Amino acid sequence: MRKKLLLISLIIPFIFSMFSVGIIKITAAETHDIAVLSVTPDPTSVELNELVNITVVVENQGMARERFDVTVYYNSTLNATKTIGNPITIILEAGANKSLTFAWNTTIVNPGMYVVTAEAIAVPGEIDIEDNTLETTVTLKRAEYAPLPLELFIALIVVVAIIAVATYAIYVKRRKKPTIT
Ligand SMILES: [Ca+2]
Repeated sequence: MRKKLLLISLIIPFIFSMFSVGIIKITAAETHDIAVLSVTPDPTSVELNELVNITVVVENQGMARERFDVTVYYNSTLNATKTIGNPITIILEAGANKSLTFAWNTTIVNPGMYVVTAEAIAVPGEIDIEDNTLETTVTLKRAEYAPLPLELFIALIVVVAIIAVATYAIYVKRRKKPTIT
């Protein structure tokens, strides 16, 4: 009887440990985790109408091959979220990473500082989604027009003056003509 009890008390923890090891193995094999490693704007500050390239590095930190979308968006001053370019769909093997570039045409954007967010859209079964988004900032400035060079300004005045004098001379000449005839 004691032998039986001893045997059971040894077998039960053994079976249980095998079971828990099995559970750990199953979850490890099914880990799905993608992440945004970096988001880099180039340049970080531009005048409106200029192009900003947003480079996003994404990584598959899980154990399975993944297919997912990567999107970049900014918050406008009105707090409305707008996408930059089109989302890019990629396939990454486990442990692999990839660099993607999104072109931001700033033509229809107002000046100001914008928070630009890159997001790797979570894959089915993904638990750690905190590393799926990363933010950066980009400053858009109003275009500064270069002042007119002094030489050009003087030349312009001279031309205008010549035209004015010539016009006046012609006017005077024409006015005098009828009095002569
Ligand atoms: Ca993740």
